[in-house]
Amino acid sequence: MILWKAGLLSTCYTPAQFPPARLREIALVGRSNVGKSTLVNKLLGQRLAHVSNTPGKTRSINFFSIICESENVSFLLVDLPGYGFAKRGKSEQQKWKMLVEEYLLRRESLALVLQLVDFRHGLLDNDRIFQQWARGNDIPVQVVFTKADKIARGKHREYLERYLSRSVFTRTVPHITGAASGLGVEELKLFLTAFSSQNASGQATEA
Ligand SMILES: Nc1nc2c(ncn2[C@@H]2O[C@H](COP(=O)(O)OP(=O)(O)OP(=O)(O)O)[C@@H](O)[C@H]2O)c(=O)[nH]1
Ligand SMILES: [Mg+2]
Repeated sequence: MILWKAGLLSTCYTPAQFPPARLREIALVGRSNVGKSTLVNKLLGQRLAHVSNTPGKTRSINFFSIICESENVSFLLVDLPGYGFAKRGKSEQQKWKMLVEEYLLRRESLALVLQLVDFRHGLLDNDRIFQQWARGNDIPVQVVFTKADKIARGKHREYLERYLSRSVFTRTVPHITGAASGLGVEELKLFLTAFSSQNASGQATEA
C-alpha cells in the first residue's frame, strides 16, 4: 500500500484565489455527480472533499496537497466543479466556465487531467465534447471510469472493450474504479505517484 499525507490547501471561487503554481497538479474533471469528490476522498483516505447525491455540489476549485514520502514526491490533486449540470442558471454556468477554463487553459503547473466517466454509461456527448476540447488545447487527459462497483465484475472486460471500440483520447488505457468497494483505487494511487515523480521530484515542469 502506498502512503500519502494529504491536506486541503485551498478552496477557490475565483482565479485570483488560486494558490501559487509551485507543484505539479493533477485535476479531476467530469460530469456533475460522476464521483470526482468521492474519488478524491478515496485517494486521500480522508473525507476532505464534499460529496452529495445532488449534482452540482462542488462549486469551487479545491486544491489538495499530497506528500508521498517513500517516493519523495509532492503534488496537488485538484477537484473541479462538474460539467453538464443543466439546473445551473445562465450566470452560474458562465461563472463555472470562466473559472474552470481559466484553470485548465492557463494553469502552468497543470500536468494531467483525470477525466472521470461513469462506467455504466461510457462516454456521453458532453464527455466527448470535453475530450475534443482538451485535445484541441493540448491538455493531457487520462480517462478514469467510476462507479464500476455497480456493474458485475465479470462484465467489466466486455464494457471496457465496448467503450474502447470508439476512439478515446487518453494517455493510457482507462482506469476502472469503484469508490464504494475501493476497486482500482490503490492502482490509481500508484499511477498518480509514478506520474508525479516523472521528470521532476514534484516540481512543475514545462509541458
Ligand atoms: N457506488 C458508487 N457510488 C459512487 C461512486 N462515486 C460516487 N458515488 C456516489 O455518487 C454521488 C455523487 O458523488 P460526488 O463525488 O459528489 O460527485 P461529483 O462528481 O464530485 O459531483 P459534483 O461535485 O456535483 O460535480 C454520491 O452519492 C456518491 O456517493 C462509486 O464509485 N461507486
Ligand atoms: Mg464534487
